[in-house]
Order: sequence, then C-alpha cells, then structure tokens
Amino acid sequence: MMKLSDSAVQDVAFKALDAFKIEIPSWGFANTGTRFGKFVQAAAATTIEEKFADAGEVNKLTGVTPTVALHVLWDLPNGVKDVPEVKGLEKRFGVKSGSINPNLFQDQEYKYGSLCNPSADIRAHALEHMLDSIEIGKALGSRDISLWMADGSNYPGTQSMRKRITWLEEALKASHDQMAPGQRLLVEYKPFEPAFYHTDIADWGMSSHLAKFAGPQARVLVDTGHHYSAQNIEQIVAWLLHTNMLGGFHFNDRRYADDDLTLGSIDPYQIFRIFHEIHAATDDGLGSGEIAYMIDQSHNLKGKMEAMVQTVATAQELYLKAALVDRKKLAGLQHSCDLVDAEELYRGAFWTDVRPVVSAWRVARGLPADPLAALKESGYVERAAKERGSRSMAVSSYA
Ligand code: RM4
Ligand code: MN
Ligand code: MN
Repeated sequence: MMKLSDSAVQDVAFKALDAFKIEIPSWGFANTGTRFGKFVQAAAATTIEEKFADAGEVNKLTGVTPTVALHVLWDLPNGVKDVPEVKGLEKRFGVKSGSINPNLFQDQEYKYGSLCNPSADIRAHALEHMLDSIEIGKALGSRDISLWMADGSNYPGTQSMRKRITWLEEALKASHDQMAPGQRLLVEYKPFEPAFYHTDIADWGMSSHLAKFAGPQARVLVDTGHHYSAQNIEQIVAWLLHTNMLGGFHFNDRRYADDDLTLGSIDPYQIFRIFHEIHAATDDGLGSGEIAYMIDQSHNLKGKMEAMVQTVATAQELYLKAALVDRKKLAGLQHSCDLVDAEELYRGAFWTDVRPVVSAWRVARGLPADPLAALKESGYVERAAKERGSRSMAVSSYA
C-alpha cells in the first residue's frame, strides 16, 4: 500500500491536484426547490451579479473553479445582448463563463416537446434557441454547449418515438454546423422526469448516437444523477472513453432518482470508480484533457456556498484517491486474476485519508488549508444574507 508520507506519492498527489479543475453552476447559488415547495435562503443569489460574486468567492477559497456554467434563460434572458454585462462580471469577480446551457424546457410551447415537438414551428423555435446559445458561447469565448432536454411523452402510443429521433438528429446536426471550430456540443441523457413514459434522450447509447450523427465536435455528457439505481456508471464511462465519446460530467449524488444531492454524500465509492477509469485511460494514452468536470446540483436545504465548497473539496479528494491507485501493479494482479489482492489494492486507495495531503497542497498553492472553515471565518454568507435577504423572495431558477 502507498504511504502518503512518501515524497514520491506526494508528487503524484500534487500533480493530480494541479491538473484538476471543476466548473460550478450558476443555478447552484440560486433558490431552488422541489415540486412541492421552496424554502428560500436569505443568502441565495437572485441576480447574475450575485451568482458571479458567489462563484468568484468559491474560486478564491478552493482555487480550482475558474469557470461558471450559465443557463441561458436564467442568466442571459436577453441572449447575446447580455454578453457585455457577463464579460464585465467575469473581470470583476475573476471567474470566466463556462458551459452554456440552452433552456428548452420552460416555455409554454414546449409542453409536448422542443426539438422533438410534432409541430415544425415549435421545433424551428427550439432550434433557434440552440443557435442563439451557440452564438452566446462564441461571444463569451466559452467552449461547451451542454444540452439537456425534457422532451418525451407520458403515455404509450401518444407519440412516434422514431419520428422524434429523426427530428432530433436534424436539429443537432444543424446546431453542430453552426459551431465555431473550438466549440463542442455535449449531449446529456436522462432516463425519466419530467417525461414518465419515454424520454427522447434516455441513455448514453442514444446520446452517443446523436453526438456521432451531429458531427465530430459533439460528445456525450454524463450526469451522475441520471441513471437507474443499479446502473454501473463507470462501465458506461469506460465505453465512452474507449470510443472517444466522453465529453464531460455533471456531478451530483443520488439515492432514488435525479436527487441533485451533493457529490459523494451517498456513494463516494462510485465517483472514485469513475475517476479510476479516467486515470486508467489517461495512463493508456487516451486523451482526458477534453473531459469537462462540472457540478450540477441544486442545494435546497444546505447553504448554497457551503454546499458548493464542500462539493469541490469532495471532488478533489475522490479524484486524488483514484490517482493513487498503483495501476501498474493492478494490471499485473488483473492479469493473474488475483481477485482479492487486486480488490484490496483498489480499495486501499479509496480508504486512504487524503485530506492532509490536499490541505498541504492548498497551503503550497497559497490557498486556505480548509476552505469550508475559511468560508465560515470570512463572514461572507452572513454578509450576503444581510444584503440580499429582503430580495430573496424572487426565485430566479427552476422548480
Ligand atoms: C436537469 C439536467 C440539466 C440541468 C437542469 C437544471 O435535470 O440535469 O443538466 O441543467 O436539470
Ligand atoms: Mn445535468
Ligand atoms: Mn438533472
């Protein structure tokens, strides 16, 4: 087993931590709720300015969240016209715009679907929103468009699944054609909700097909919360790595469905297993530089800032634990089918307490050793609650 005190291991750890960045979502700072109700938080961000302020603060505390994902309707309601304001906020708060998330699920006309709606007019309108989102991405210099759709149906026989595939193929190809060379289209999948009979992009196979159909700049986006309970997500990741179709992740945790709980709160081992597949593929020469790590959570009960900082730290820890697997040795044990030794080697890395070495890395990089404690000491949340409290009834996000 590796000893964290070894300087060689410390080198591995620092290298891994230096390489790791994770994007935070603007909507993770906003008031959200369930379909039964919302409990607003006084410190929640209700404007794009406040979201950038919060994102900037998380980046100051953790040093690894240089970009913030934006949701077009919630953050840039006027489309490209809002870009100058966003650029100003980037400068002011020291974080850049990250992935651009089109919103094809809130307009009344999308009741029966957006890009898959039987009405050609509504499909055209949805495509227009895709193209606007791509233009926003270009204007902001952000790389990824990450598409999640609510499209689907609730009752058997009420829609033609195959017609809708064709419409989707056409729309994604048309979107892809509009992208600049550096841009990417990430296609997210989800098995159910809000559609409860069929969802148009329900799993990674469908996403992968659509991405391939759209063109060479499209990839699959894996949201860890968007799987059935027993699904082996790391195997999906291994397949996507093998076929060079892995574009990125939306990280969160789940117990039952799309719960959007904080990463690693239910099953940290699963995230470790996913990261192991990525490290292993990197060792084998499959490029991983193009994998976008993003958080997609809505913190209904926890404090927004605390939940975000906690999540970022958890992601770093799990990424590092997986980096510590002695993969050379593991390959030998796999080859000789030494099952128990292989498993113990693998799990040994998972059980290693990496928190001291992560702290040491933070200090070496001029960051607070314990970002959660630093957040508490800074009084940022109390100040935000005081300043924003009276306005917090305005809910600027979904659910
Ligand atoms: C969806 C999906 C999308 C996210 C929205 C808010 O379930 O995960 O990625 O943008 O929620
Ligand atoms: Mn998502
Ligand atoms: Mn989701």
